[in-house]
Parts: sequence; C-alpha cells; structure tokens
Amino acid sequence: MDIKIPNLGEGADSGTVVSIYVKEGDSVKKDQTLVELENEKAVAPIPSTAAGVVTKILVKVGDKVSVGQSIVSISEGGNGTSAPPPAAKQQDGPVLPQGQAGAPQSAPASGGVYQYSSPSGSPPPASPSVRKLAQDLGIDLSRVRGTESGGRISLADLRNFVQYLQNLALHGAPAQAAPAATAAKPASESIDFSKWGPVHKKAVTSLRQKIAQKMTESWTTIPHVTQFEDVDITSLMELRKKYAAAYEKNGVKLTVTHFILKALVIALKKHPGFNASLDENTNEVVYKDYYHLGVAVDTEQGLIVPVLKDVDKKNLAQIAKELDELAEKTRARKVSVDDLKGGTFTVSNLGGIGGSYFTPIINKPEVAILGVSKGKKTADGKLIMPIGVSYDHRVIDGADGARFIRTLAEALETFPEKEVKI
Ligand code: CAO
Repeated sequence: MDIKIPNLGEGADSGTVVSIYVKEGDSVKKDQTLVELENEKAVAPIPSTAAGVVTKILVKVGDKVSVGQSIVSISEGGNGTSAPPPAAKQQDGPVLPQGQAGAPQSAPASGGVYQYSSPSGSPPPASPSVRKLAQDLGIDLSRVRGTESGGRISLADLRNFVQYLQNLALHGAPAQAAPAATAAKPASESIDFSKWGPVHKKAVTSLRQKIAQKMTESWTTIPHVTQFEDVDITSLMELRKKYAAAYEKNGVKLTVTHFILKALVIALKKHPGFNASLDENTNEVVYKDYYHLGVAVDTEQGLIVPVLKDVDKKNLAQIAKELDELAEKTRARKVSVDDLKGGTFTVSNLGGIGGSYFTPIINKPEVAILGVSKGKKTADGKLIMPIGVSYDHRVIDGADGARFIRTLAEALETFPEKEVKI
C-alpha cells in the first residue's frame, strides 16, 4: 500500500519534504513518522497509517508534495522494529521531533564555501521571517548552513553567517565555510567518565534536542526578567472544593490550572503587551486580540506545549474539559500540529509536582510566560501560591511586569463564585 500525505490542517495542503526517516527495507510501526514536511508555518511529521516494511521511497528531500500524494510504499505486516519516530515540531512553540535528524542534500562547493543544493532545485528550508530577513539583507540563503532538523536555517544560523561576513570584511579572515551555529557544535571534547566509576549512556532524543535548541534560542536572544508574587488562593481553593463534586458529575476535575487560565485572560486583556510578539524583521510589536494559551505539559519524553484556543470565550467547565483532553492527547503524543500552533502566552504550572519559585523561559515568539508553583499553607491557615512572570525586557518594562502580576494576583484572589457555578 501507498502512504499518502494526509490533510495537515487549515491552509496546509502542500509542502516540501525536509527529512526522510526511513529507507527501503525498514520495518515501520503504525503512526511512526516516515517523513517531515515543511510548509510556511510548520514542519509536520507524516506518520505511517499501517505497520509494514518499506518497499519504496517515492519522494526526495526538497520535493514539493501535496495532500493525497503517495510518499512511501509499504508491504503491510512488518514487525515495526526500526528506530522510534520523530514527533511533530513547529516553528512557534517548543516542540519536538525524536529519532534521527534528517539532513538536506547539501554540499560544500569548491574552495570549502558552503553551498546548499537540492536535486529538485528547491530553496533551502527556512521560515518566512528568516527568508524575508535574508532578502532584505541581500544574503543568499543557499550559502547559509542550516543547523536545525532537516538542514532548516534558523535565525541564529543567519546571524552567525552575517557575523562571519563581518569578520571577513573587517579582519580579512580566510575564505572558508561559515561556521554552523554554535549550538550545533559539541561544547567540549567528550570526557571518559567511566575512568572514575560506572556510567550508563542514553542517546539524547530529537525531542530533547529540540527543547534544548528552543530554550537556548530564547535564553540567548531575549533579555529575561522574572517578577515574583505570592498569591493568596485560600478562597479560590474553597470555591474549588465547594464545586468539585458538581464538576465531577459532569466528568471533569477542576484544578488550579483552570482558574489560572481564566484569571490570565483578565490580566492579558488589561495588559495587552503581554499577549504580543516582537517582529524583529519589521521592528513592530504585534498585539493579538485573541487569547490562545499554551500550557506546558510534562510528558514522559519531555516538555510539550499544546495551545488551548480562545480561552476568553470559554467558561471554567469548558476550559477544564478541553485542557484535560488536550493534556491527555499530548501525553499520548497524539497532539496535532494545529494544537501546537498560535499560542499568545504560556503557563507552566509545576504546582501539582512541588517546589517553590522558579524562573520560566519565554516560549518565543511570545513575550512572556507564567510559572506557577505549589500553593502551601501558612501558619495562620492561609494558602499561598508562588507565581513568577518572565517577560521580554526589550518590550516590557519592570513597572509593567509588576502591574501585570498584581492584576493576575488580584484576579485569583477575588475569583468570582458566579464564574465557578455550573
Ligand atoms: N498549587 C497547589 N495545588 C496545585 C497547583 C498549585 N499551583 N497546581 C495543581 N495543583 C493540584 C491540582 O489542583 C490537583 O489537586 P488534587 O490532586 O487535589 O486534585 C493536583 O495538584 C494535580 O494537578 P495536575 O497537575 O494533575 O493538574 P493541573 O490541571 O493542575 O495541571 C498540567 C495540568 C498539564 C499543567 C500538569 O499536569 C502538568 O503537566 N504540569 C507540568 C508542567 C511542566 O512540566 N512545566 C515545566 C515547564 S519548564 O520545563
């Protein structure tokens, strides 16, 4: 049977093959990713719809393909013993391939200068914003070595290339291939730790590599400030207790996270600068009039951030039900690319696990993130929950950070009972 490109979601009916994860003769499992496809917005994994053995690969890296097109032929009934598949990844939220990283068909040109080439003549993979920046700067992207999965060129790759050219112009450095982004290079030589005692090793999954890359990109390009606050959630927790049974009757469990999402909408509406993105190409702050909140979910493979859409239009019961389903799907790695896109602000609640204060890293291209820790009883019987908002100090000032966190704290401290009733 032929595995075909499925419907990838709104506005995504075609794309370019950026990675191929199987070869002829491989056994594949149902749902194992076969190829990754890039379109303007995202890189989507294309899973196998059946288990079997790959008999023919029908596409090449760089091929333009569309919905319904066959990509791989398999004979059904294999035992599915090949390497685990990558999962979805996206451009605008921490996500997550696992398995081996694909490489584009690229080659150094004569003289050691890097030159991307693809048999189909398609341009090197890069996001629209990186392409636009390269075009504005007059940079030929086929000279830039991409270090992301599938050879995709990141903003950091482009920046490194520009720095390389600048060094070349200023200091006459020898004409050699531009260095790849430092994140792609091993930080140091491998050390044989077994000299000092027993060790065991585990390969770093592509999901973990992707998380590392996203975190490094955010931490090294955004000046972070974290503003902390202690929130009195005594009455909020009383409301939760009072209505817990009613929610359970409706098949949902009411948790602190649901209240937080509701309160966040109030704070984001009052402080729109936190529900925004900085467009570094046009030097504009893009304020969003929708409230799509990313929720960090702790999965066995690592952090994934699905997005709960239009939180402002939903009541507490809907939020509870939809977040529950979304988190379940995420833990089972069944979340779609669309579920991972379009977030305007992220919340990371570690309160179900424990610990006190922490400084969350902004989920770029958002400009702020809320970190929530476990609410604890004080000596006088109050329940106090530590929260922290990390924000991008390029676009948000400290005073606004303090105003935002106070609005959020007040929304939680005075959560109206009418919003909880069902
Ligand atoms: N203070 C006190 N109690 C809290 C709390 C808080 N801040 N947050 C959650 N709780 C409680 C819940 O109310 C629930 O209580 P009961 O056991 O009494 O019913 C319990 O802790 C477990 O909650 P939960 O974590 O299962 O559910 P949730 O809706 O609160 O959270 C989700 C959902 C998806 C946010 C959570 O499951 C999760 O994955 N958290 C981890 C996020 C993460 O990994 N962040 C790190 C990102 S940076 O690496």
